Formats: sequence, C-alpha cells, structure tokens
Amino acid sequence: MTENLFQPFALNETITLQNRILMAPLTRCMADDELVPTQAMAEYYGRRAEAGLIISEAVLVRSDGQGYPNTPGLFTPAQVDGWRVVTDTVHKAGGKIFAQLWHTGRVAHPHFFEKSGSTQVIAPSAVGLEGSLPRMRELSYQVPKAVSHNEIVQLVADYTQAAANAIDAGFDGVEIHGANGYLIDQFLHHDSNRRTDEYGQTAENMARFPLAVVDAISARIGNDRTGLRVSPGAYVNMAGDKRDRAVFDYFLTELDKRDLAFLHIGIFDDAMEFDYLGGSASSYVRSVYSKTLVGVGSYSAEAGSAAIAEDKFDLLAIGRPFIANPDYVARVREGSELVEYSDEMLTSLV
Ligand code: FNR
Ligand code: 8K6
Repeated sequence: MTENLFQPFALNETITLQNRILMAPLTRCMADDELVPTQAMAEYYGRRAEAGLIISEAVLVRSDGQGYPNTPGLFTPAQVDGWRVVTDTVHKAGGKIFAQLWHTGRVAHPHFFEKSGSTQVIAPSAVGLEGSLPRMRELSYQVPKAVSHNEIVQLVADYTQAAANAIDAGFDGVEIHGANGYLIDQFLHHDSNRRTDEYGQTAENMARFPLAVVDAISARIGNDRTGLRVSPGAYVNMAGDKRDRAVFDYFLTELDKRDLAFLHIGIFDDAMEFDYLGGSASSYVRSVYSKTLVGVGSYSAEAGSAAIAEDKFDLLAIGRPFIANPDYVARVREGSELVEYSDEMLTSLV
C-alpha cells in the first residue's frame, strides 16, 4: 500500500509537487575539474524527473567549501550554464528540481581548492575533525580557522549569491544544506561551536548564522522557494552533546515562524534514536516544528507511506534506491521489483 505517495502535494501557492516522493540529495563526485555539471549529469537527473521533487547533490557555494573530489559548484558563470542544461532536461521531462547549497566548513580540504588561491579551512571554531578523508586516505583533516564576524557576513552573502545563481540556472528553488556536520550544522552543535561572541554559547547565538542564511536567501529568492535540511542528532562529522537539544528547540521554533517550502531531516537511518532528543530525529522535529516535514533514512516506499499515513512526516525522500533505480517512482507505482543498491554503483552515473 503506497497510494498516498502518489497524491499531489502543494508546498505553498507557488509550488505543487506531482507526488510525495523526493529524490534525496546524493553527492556523486562527477562534475568536471572546473566543478561544472556535465551532460551525463543532466541525463542522470532527467531520468529521475518522475520524482515529485529532485533535490540535487550538494552544490558548493564557494571554492573553500570543497571536501570531496569533483563536487559541482554554483559560483562561476560556467557552473550556472552547466546547471541550466540539467534543469532544462528535468523540466522537459516534467520534473522539478531544487539545488542543495553547501559549504563543508571544517570538512573541507585545501587539496581540492588551493588552486583558487586560498589554503585556509574555515569553521565556527578551531576544532578539527579526527581522521582522514574518505577514499583520500593520504589526506587528514586540518584544524580550521575560526571565522571572524566579517567573514561570517561574507559567507551569508556568498550563500545568498549562490541561491540567486540557482534561480538564474533554472532551479525551482534551493535546499540549504544545514545537516550532516557541514558548515551550517557546525554552528548548531557544541562539539564544533566553542565561540564566545554573538555566534556561540547560547541557543540564540548558535542559531544566529544559520538563521541569517535562511533569512537572506528567503529575502532574495522567496521563502516559498527555500527549504532547509537539518541534523539535530549528531551522527556524521560531529559528536553529540546533550546541550544541543536547547539549540535545536530554539532554532526549530524560529524556523516555524518563517513559512519555508519544507524542512528536511538529514539522516541515513531514521530508526536511529538520540537520547538527548528523546527518540528519532524525525519524531523530535515533528514535536517542535509544525510545517511541512520531509522524512528520510533507510525507508522502503511501504514504510515511508505508512509513516506519512501516521502523520510522522508529510513527504518521503529516497536516496540509495534512487541510485539503483532511475525509474524508482514508476516501479513503486506499478509494484514491480526494485534493483538493490550497492556501493559499487557509485562509480558510474546510470
Ligand atoms: C548521501 N547523502 C547526502 N545528503 C545530503 O544532504 N547531501 C548530499 O550531497 C548527500 N550525498 C550522499 C551521497 C551518497 C552516495 C549517499 C549514500 C548519501 C544522504 C542522503 O541524502 C540520504 O539522507 C541517505 O542516503 C538516507 O536515505 P536512503 O538512502 O536510506 O534512502
Ligand atoms: C554530503 C556528502 C557526502 C558525500 C559522500 C559520500 C558518501 C557516501 C557513502 C556511503 C554510504 C553509506 C552509508 C552509511 C553511512 C553512515 C553514516 C554515518
């Protein structure tokens, strides 16, 4: 039983989705060396246009946000032109697509961006990640530089310009990547935010930069075209801290006043429970946030449909199964069998 997934869903007066299935953002590391999306990427997204909404793979708002090879950007004219081919292809196939706007903060590495002239990794505080980069084992994470107030103002401007570039490139909107331990999330957790100025220590201060990004982008492109992904439960690139709960209680209450297109949970498995949240990330967010919520994380179509029927969230995002099945939506609608995902599928764009 998955019928409710095939009901249209109005995000707001501007955007109505043809069904409740989102393609989750999936980094594929397949842009060219100038971080421009390719024709193969356009075709890959075009094949998935039956999703109610595609969220693009994470897209860099500026060069020093890069922490993985060949992740696309939205900060040069060539990148904007490349994305226009992608959005045209998706629109011609009847779909909708948002760009996920990304800066990795302390997860960045100069190996990827030193040719831009900068070698500095930035973050809220000078607290590095342990260990080495995935599949780049000779590189270890650096201790970042704590950003100054002026650098924070510049970051807000760069996120906002990237959002305007996304609209210019034909995207239907943007999802701000506030999840998974990257820059925005680094402000929201005590593990990575040790600041003593107006961006640290209290819930209001720790939410200041994330809310500034949300508000500046909403003012530039419209709150109806702005979504946000969050990870209140620390599970990747981050250590949890029970004090984080108060930060998210405040942040989510503020977001509730803003009428964004949607809020989206950032998690790999929604069965994961966090003691300081009193349960799963989605159940916690649902209890504090009253507007449109996207659930995700190791869901089958059947389990996601049941969760929607039980009002645990409103829309279902699907990640790995969408890599394995370009025609995921049609297969679910027709009840045909799915190809099982495996990590080897990450080496090519099918
Ligand atoms: C991801 N995920 C992810 N999340 C995100 O916010 N931005 C991204 O660019 C990526 N990239 C990415 C790449 C790959 C290869 C995987 C497997 C995952 C997380 C993804 O959006 C989703 O939350 C998880 O995959 C859980 O959903 P599924 O796969 O269980 O349906
Ligand atoms: C947002 C960027 C992510 C970048 C890259 C990708 C890769 C990963 C892939 C694999 C899959 C695994 C699943 C399990 C994850 C658990 C997280 C703690």
